[in-house]
Amino acid sequence: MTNPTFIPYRPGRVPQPEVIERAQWFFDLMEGRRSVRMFSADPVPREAIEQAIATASTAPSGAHRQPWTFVLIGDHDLKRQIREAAEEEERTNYQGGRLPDDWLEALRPLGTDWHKEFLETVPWIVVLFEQRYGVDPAGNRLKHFYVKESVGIACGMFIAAIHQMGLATLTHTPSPMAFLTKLLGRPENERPFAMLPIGYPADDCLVPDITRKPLDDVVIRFLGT
Ligand code: IYR
Repeated sequence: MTNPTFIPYRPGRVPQPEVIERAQWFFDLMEGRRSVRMFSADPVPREAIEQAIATASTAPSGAHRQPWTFVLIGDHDLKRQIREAAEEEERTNYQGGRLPDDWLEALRPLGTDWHKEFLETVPWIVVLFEQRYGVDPAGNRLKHFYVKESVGIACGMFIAAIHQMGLATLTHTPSPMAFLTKLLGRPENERPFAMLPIGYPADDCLVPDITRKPLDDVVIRFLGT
């Protein structure tokens, strides 16, 4: 049993009026984010993606176990293999009757189909794996907690970091994703959580014409007096 050790935390306060300015600034930044399926092949420095992974890995996690692995892929042959495997699964989803009608109906406004060219166009793909349990240096199993919640938060922070750099990504979950475990040689304790192709949006990039729920549709308030 290790006893807790505490250290001072004094991040310094943002003055009140600036809190609101910053809230608005960050909203404007994030409100400009779109999931993209039409990417440019222009190169992106690897350091930028690795820094975004480092940012994502600052996410809070159950018992601070950080139950995630980010696999970074720039190799063209591997991207092609990933595209081929993803398209095979998605063809079964869209055309092989694996997606139920209500799901197909929900996706119709987004105009998605089984073609996933972008997986070969992008300079980088990051595949985020959740670690269902950890393995300590001696090879013993280490229990992980709130794995989906922790990895979901890290994924969101990664998306925000990518967007902040002026890059685009897509939270892609070609289902089922077991082919990624195999292609990337990941161990038995890891499961694919999401695949994130990253690059600049194509010059002729189009995105679905959708709106977001207004604040009042997503918040319930108990304000006190
Ligand atoms: N995974 C499929 C289908 C799909 C599912 C959802 I939920 C989306 O928001 C978009 C697509 C695909 O990637 O095409």
